[in-house]
Order: sequence, then C-alpha cells, then structure tokens
Amino acid sequence: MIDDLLSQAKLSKIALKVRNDERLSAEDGIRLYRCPDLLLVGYLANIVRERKNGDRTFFIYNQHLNYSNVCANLCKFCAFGKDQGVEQAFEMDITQIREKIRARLDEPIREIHVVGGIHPDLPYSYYLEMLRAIKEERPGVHIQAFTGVEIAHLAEISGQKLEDTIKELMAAGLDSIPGGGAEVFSPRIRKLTCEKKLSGADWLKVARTAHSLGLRSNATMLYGHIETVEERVEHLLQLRETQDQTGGFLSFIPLAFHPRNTEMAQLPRTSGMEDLKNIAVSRLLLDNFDHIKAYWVMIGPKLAQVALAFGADDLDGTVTEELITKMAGGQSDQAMADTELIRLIREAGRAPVERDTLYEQLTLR
Ligand code: V47
Repeated sequence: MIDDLLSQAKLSKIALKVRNDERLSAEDGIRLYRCPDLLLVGYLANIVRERKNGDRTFFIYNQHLNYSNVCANLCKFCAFGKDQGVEQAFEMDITQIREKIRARLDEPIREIHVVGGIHPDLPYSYYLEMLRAIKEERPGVHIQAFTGVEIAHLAEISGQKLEDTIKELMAAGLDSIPGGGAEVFSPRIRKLTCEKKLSGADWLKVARTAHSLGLRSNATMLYGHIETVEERVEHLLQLRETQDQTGGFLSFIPLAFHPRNTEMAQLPRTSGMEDLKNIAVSRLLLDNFDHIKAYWVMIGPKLAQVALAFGADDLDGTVTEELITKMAGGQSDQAMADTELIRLIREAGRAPVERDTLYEQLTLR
C-alpha cells in the first residue's frame, strides 16, 4: 500500500534512499517540496526522526532576553528592528538586564537565549559586560547569545579578528550561538529583503569559526516569503556541507515568516501545510543534523505538536517574552509551562526529555 502511494507520488527512489540511509540530492529536495502528498513526505521524515531519536522529544527550560531592538539593518521581513530614537525603540542597560535575570531566579532555567538588533552605538564592552552580568546573577546557566550577524558586528566594533572576538566572548561567558540571521542564503533573496545584512557566506564563516573554537551553534531558515523552493534547498545543502566540515551545529529550526508590521505585510502567513513540509524536508535533507526543532512560538503549540510526527524531535522551550515573533503579529502565548510542553509531547505519543542546550538529558522534575 505505502509502496503504491510512494510510486504514485514519484517518491519511490527517495523512499529507497531513506530506507538505505543514503544522502538525498538537491533534485530530491525539490521533488519533496513539490510533492502535494504531505503525509507521504512526513512518513519518510518520521523514519529518519525515529532512526535518530526514537520517540525521544526534547524541550528546555529557557528564558529569552531581547536586550535591544535598535537595528541598523532594518530587514524587510522584520518587525522587531527599529531605527534609533523612534517610539518603539528600546535598549536595556546592564542593570535592567540583571533585573530580568533576577526576576526569575526561582525557576529552574537552564539557558538564557539572548538576541538583539545591530545597534549602531552600543560599545563592545557592553556585550562583554552583559555576558558577565548574566553569569553573576545566575552562575552555571548556559548563555546562548548573539546571532552570527551580531557576532560579525561585534568583531567589527571590537577591531579584532573574528576568531579573537569569539574567544573573548567565550571568556566572558558565551556558551553557544543561536541560529538566527541565516534567513535564506541566496544573494537574490538577501538583496531583496535584507540588503544591509551580513551575506550568507559570511554567516557560514562565523559558524565555521565558532565551531573551530569548540563553540556550538544552531541554524535556521526563514521561509514563507519570496524565496523559491530551489533557494530553500540550496540553503539547506549549504548548511549540510558546513556540518560535514565542522559537526558543530546542534539543531536546525525552520522559522515561519510572520508578515504583520513588516515591509512585506502584503504577503499571507504561512499555512500549516507549508510549516509541516518545511519541517519534514529539512529533516530529510539535513541527514547530519541530530535535531530539528518545531519552534512553537512561530507555528503555534498545536501544529508544533503535530510536527513531532513529521520529523521534529524538539519543541524548544518555555521561552518567555520573545519579541521577534510577537511584534510581527505572532499569536502564540509568550511563555509555556514545562508541564504543558510535557503534556503536548506525551499526547503525541512521544517520550519527553528535558535537555540542556547541548542536548544532555536531564532528569524530569
Ligand atoms: O534571525 C525575523 C527571524 C530570527 C521575522 O537558535 C522572523 O534555537 C518570522 O533565530 N517572522 C531570530 N521570523 C529568532 C531565531 C531563533 C528562534 C528560536 C530559536 C532559535 C535557536 C533561534 O527570527 C531572525 C529572523 O530569521 N525573524 N523577523 C518574522 N517577521
């Protein structure tokens, strides 16, 4: 039965490769994206998901901290970044950052996820001080901070080589790098949507440099705006090639574009089909990534739960106060209790695993 369906959908050759654990090609990726039968694509992705992670489904107790939305890049898809001085622009000083951390000291937070804009004025010392302050307030916490774009900016304002900047940030408390800023690597897409942003090649260079220093990172792709299927596949294959070279990526997170309040507000929101397709195809193409996250803040908790049968093995975390999606019209709650994450995972027939940032298993409380 399944073989008939696979052959009708012209997925038999891909299915054979999946069964034999063989690498898929760019053409396979394009065919999967174009296949209208989402359940078949999901079925194949689930084989890989279960081969790598069984029923185990990860989540983390984390706290997001967006220290400033002032940004010199002002990408067309982003509602978070603001020009300095406009009404909605904000920046936290170190005291305010300390207060944010201190306010939740009674919770078992494992990771602080820190992201901001490309601020034109904040000095390099501010970022080092921020890392040290977070570690002082919550010793032992894992700081996952600054996208590849921010890291490249910090190297520029520090006047040092990228490698030396990363080493200094690590000495101040940086433990890993989140996956943002990757967007779509295609120069065409970057020119049309985020002309001022670091190039795709330079984003990958930051990841390679970090990995060479033992600093792990995540990777993302912002889908559902003006990118083509070919551009998505090319993006995923560039990540796969980099992972072949370094092995330093922890997880991949497909990010669903939220149009509201952006310069691309005329575009529709992504559909559930698109969201699940991106999870499934990334699971199938990124054979050297251990984990694919269904980021509930962007696709909603209900679809994130379904995504656990379409290739995803991680729901990310408790999050709290994430502004990037909220400012672009995201309707998910701003936080989810760990008990709710566990319930969603159990109801999906999977086994919840509380993890730290590096995917070490923690004992469920
Ligand atoms: O780099 C910006 C994206 C990213 C919008 O590493 C948007 O575990 C949707 O990267 N609609 C930042 N997306 C968030 C991010 C992230 C989130 C969760 C976990 C991890 C991780 C990383 O958000 C940006 C950009 O690609 N973004 N604007 C928007 N309107």
